[in-house]
Amino acid sequence: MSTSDSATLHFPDGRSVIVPTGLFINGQFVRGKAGKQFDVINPTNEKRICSVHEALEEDVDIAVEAARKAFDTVWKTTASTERGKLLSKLANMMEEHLDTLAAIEALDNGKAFSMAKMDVGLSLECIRYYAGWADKIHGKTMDTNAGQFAYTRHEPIGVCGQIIPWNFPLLMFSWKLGPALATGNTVILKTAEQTPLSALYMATLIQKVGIPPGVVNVLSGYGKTAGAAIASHMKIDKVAFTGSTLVGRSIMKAAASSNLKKVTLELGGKSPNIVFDDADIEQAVAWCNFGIYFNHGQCCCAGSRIYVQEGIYDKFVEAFKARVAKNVVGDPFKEDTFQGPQVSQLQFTRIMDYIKSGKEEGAKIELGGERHGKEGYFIQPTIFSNVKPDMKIMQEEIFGPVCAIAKFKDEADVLQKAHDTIYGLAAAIHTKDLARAINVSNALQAGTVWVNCYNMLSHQVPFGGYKQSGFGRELGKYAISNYTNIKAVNINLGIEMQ
Ligand code: TXE
Repeated sequence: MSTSDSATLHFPDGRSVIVPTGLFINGQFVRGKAGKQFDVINPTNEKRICSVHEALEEDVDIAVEAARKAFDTVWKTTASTERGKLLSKLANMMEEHLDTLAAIEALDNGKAFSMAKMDVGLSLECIRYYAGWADKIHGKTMDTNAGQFAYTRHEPIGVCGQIIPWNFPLLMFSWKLGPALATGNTVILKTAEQTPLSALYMATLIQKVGIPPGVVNVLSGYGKTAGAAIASHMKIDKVAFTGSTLVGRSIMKAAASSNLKKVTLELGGKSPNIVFDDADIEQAVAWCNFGIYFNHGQCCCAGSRIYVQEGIYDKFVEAFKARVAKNVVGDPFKEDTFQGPQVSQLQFTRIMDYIKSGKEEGAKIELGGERHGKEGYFIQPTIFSNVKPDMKIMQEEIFGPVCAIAKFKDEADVLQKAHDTIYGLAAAIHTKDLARAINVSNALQAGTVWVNCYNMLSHQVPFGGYKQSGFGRELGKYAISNYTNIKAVNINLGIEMQ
């Protein structure tokens, strides 16, 4: 590849960085076989940042061959301590490049630079955490009958396809890569077409730390072409997907009708955030604000349905409005910015359509409801109150800075309302009553429950969905089981067959 296959990214503070724009296959940056490229757009000003090379089916095939060879000849036999060491080095390297990675993320995705720095911190801690797991993955021994015993081996699955979204490009990259590499798998990771840049920069760090060629392959490309080719590939052993429920369903179908590859899915949500009348209102307001408006509402676990007990409903809505009105919307690179632009024109239009439908269906706009500014995909933080259960804005994932508030009477009423959804990713409860917090947490159909907080994610704690929010768990020790096959070896110590 020539130097024209890289782009110089300019940041508002005058700094710049060079990022390769090729496909990262077998340890090298290469052009796609068809020679196609696509544009990457800056959501803050709607201008082109650069073009990147596009992977199509044939490139996926080449990456699969590289990943297969690396698996068979290098990675599965690399000592686990060595795998851990390489992941550790990668985490250290990410720490050294923290500001650059965060700036790329802010430019490409539109998230506030201060938040992007938090993302990079969480990402490198995740890689470091799985570095620690690499040499602690082992099976068990079982005494079966006299003269016989068995043991289990936790073996890598093989070549893993990983398809990630655009809302947390680097964090999703790390959640996927960490457990897969720690357990000895090789990877073909497709980034979201909206946000390929931080992963390409990560590929340069992967080269630098000496992770062997073919162990990690990073493809920029579209879902319907490169993504679909991964999901239906006969030589990919597992696919991990984060994205919409609609596409998750198609991934499962493709896996079923190709080679029955293993599937894990982390999909959409419409999570209830429940405020009981005994809650610390000021804190509940602050966490509800963070629950929905963090990352511009582009979180699968966003607390997009806020249920408030009737005794404090009016007081809560007033205090919440006042708090949300203080969120600073604007240039991601300004220090006090909390909310940047939505990621793309398509997402902007989808969200504005939901706001329109909320207005048409008769929900009350308490705040916002319009675009912010004239340029970029900015939307005002929007609050709807008096939202009825069957309204679209109460049922569908909006994935933007829009929340729906409704009133409830008691625990039974709020559980019925909370469960009135196809999703089950997350939920939260705000109360000072410990028994209530635990009883309601136990009753909620959600993979994550937060008590008196929201969006608190840690790499030690599993994350994943109930119902149509998907299956399989990312993070923690739990994620390791997504990337290992269990083999039972039965040993005969002398029993003779008569
Ligand atoms: O998601 P897609 P989109 C939800 C959210 C959002 C909606 C649409 O509600 O408004 O989805 O967003 C790849 N085979 N979430 O359209 O299409 C695609 O290239 C294989 C929730 O961006 O699901 C990208 O890499 N792959 C979510 C990834 O799937 C395919 C995060 C996600 O894109 C494919 C993002 C196909 N046929 C959106 N089609 C979350 N759970 O966090 C697309 N892709």
